[in-house]
Amino acid sequence: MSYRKPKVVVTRKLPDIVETRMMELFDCRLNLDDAAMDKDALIEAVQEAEVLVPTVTDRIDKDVVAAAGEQLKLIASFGTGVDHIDFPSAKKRGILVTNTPDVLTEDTADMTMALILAVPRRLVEGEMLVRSNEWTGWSPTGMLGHRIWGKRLGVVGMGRIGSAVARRARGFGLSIHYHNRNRAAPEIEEELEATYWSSLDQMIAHMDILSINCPHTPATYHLLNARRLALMKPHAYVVNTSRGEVIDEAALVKALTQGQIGGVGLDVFENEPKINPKLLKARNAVLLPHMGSATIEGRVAMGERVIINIKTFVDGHNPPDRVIETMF
Ligand code: 8YV
Repeated sequence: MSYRKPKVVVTRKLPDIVETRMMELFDCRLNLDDAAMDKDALIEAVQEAEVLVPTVTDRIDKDVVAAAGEQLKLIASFGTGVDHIDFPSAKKRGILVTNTPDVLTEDTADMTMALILAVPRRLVEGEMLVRSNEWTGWSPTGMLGHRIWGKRLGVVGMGRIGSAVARRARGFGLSIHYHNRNRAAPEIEEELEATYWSSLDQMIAHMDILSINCPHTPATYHLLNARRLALMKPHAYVVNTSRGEVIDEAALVKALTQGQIGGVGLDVFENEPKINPKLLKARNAVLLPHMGSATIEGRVAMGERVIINIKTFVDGHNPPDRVIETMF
């Protein structure tokens, strides 16, 4: 039986092994230069593609969806977060959206834990001191940070990544607290000895470290705003490996520079790749370039999920990682 390869447009450079397999299975247009696509380029892509494979850097907004040709049937996103896609518009046009959950959970949780350690223990400052050649040697009061062991970690969003962070954090002696849309299953609470706070405000006021692990949705936009930041203890830290939009970044910078909070560890920003210049100058901020899931193993596994979603779909079955309304 002859098999017509579907036209798949991939918006960014993916690992070679993923692209090679995609080329075998599909009629692919790759982006070997890896230049991020602007709106015009995306519109051109959706007019040609039967399947679009975008990433977090592509804004598939309602104009892009509206410009799509009749042939576009699937947006198989390379990534877990889908806030760069106007899902309601896609749904209205009958375009299916899939993502790549699970495969980046552990890597993102590792990076979250790295920030949880790096900020209170001033890891980056210490490293910069050594490299600056200005380190004059050990002293009893040199590079003092704050202890992790015995402190309280508040996880905002106890999904896959939030629970993986909590699991790691227990090994570092942190007690686990969480706020989530729905309370976690009793087995999870028991395993993590986690305390559920139905009130986010109440939880925030009692935590030493707050980790943002919820997705960015209309309901979580600026969840951590000026009012909530003001509830935090003055020595408390904020770590975010989810999406910049969950925090009101201007309010965060203000809280940080005015000493209202102890420090921040950010892997994501509100206007990536632009960074607030005040953040760049802040001593008590560890800033990373959205690299939470950036492992070769993770990227290959994400590619594998994308391929499975496309292949299942073109074979006439329901792709496993369909995005549905209840995720928002
Ligand atoms: C990915 C992420 O690297 O998957 C996500 O939601 O935030 C990242 O870790 C990126 O989205 C790939 O598109």
